Amino acid sequence: MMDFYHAPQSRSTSVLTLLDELGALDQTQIHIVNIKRGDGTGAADPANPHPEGKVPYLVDGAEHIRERGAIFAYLTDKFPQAGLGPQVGEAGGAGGPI
Ligand SMILES: N[C@@H](CCC(=O)N[C@@H](CS)C(=O)NCC(=O)O)C(=O)O
Repeated sequence: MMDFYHAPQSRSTSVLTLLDELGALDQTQIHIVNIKRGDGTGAADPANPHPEGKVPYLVDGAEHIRERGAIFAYLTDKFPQAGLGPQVGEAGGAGGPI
């Protein structure tokens, strides 16, 4: 089971969408956390393991992954059957040019 740290109406929503498209939500525990918002509201949440108190943050066993780009690459590699990302060394593996 993966642990995904998410704050609604933030960048982490894009990762939530990807998890859904990958069919991975049933393998993911979603933790809604508070974050410091650009308008001055909110605060870092002690329940969020991200070193800077930010989202998105993904924990998969010993892997702790931050930054959307890194999380997207990790997830599309982990769920290759979804065909959403080309696998390294497999040209066309994502169903054609992307
Ligand atoms: N470059 C990071 C940015 C992460 C980021 O700044 N997330 C915002 C939410 S949209 C956040 O957690 N802000 C809280 C803070 O800055 O303390 C990514 O794309 O994952």
